[in-house]
Amino acid sequence: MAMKVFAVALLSVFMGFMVSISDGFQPVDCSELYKSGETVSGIYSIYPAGDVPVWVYCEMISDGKDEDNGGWTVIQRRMDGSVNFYRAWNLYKRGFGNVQGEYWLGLENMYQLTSNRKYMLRVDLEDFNGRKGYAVYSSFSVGPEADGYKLQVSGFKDGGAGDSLSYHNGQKFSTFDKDQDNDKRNCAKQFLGAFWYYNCYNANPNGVYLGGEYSTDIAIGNVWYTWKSNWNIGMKSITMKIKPVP
Ligand SMILES: [Ca+2]
Repeated sequence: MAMKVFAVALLSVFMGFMVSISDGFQPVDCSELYKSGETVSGIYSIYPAGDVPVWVYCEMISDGKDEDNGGWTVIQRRMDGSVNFYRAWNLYKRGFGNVQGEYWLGLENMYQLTSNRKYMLRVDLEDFNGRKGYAVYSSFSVGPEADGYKLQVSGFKDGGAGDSLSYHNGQKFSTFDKDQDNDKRNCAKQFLGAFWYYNCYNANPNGVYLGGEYSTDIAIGNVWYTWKSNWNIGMKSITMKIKPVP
């Protein structure tokens, strides 16, 4: 009996596998879904590394500007403070959170995506007064784990938020349990986030969700310094999203 149950289970796994093979279309990212006709923003599965699906939020909207054409793969998003972003290395590697809301796609997925194709990055910000700003980078990639998931970012273009990310170019990723920054402190512990810290940051998008301005000078928030020139104003929302360079 147990053998029969096992055989049925095995068969159903095999058939699921066959369905996924025969289905054929395994989009690498949201831009491929967009090109295939998916123009509604929402949750989709993509295949950054072959056969393993990963759920992501795709921003399919377009406002007509070149860098705003649809098909963005969201790699990081904060919007309401519902997810704890003070997490260990393994979770930053694999990804965590809720793709309907706040999440981190995972460094390994970012590496798989950006190692095979040239990507651009757009960071969208919104403050608690409803003001919006953004920054675009014409080149974005994440290196392999063996090299600390090093950030490569260049080609800044201002959408009002200023350039808080070029400072982090070339840095390895750090979490509270893996200090790979260039500071004698543990930047992740000091500023309660996880990022490509240098000495320590101009951008701390994975910092604490403050809900606005923090009263004391401790700079632990989800801060994009060049926008507010203030270390203690956390954003209402931050979205980091990528798509292949046209
Ligand atoms: Ca350090």
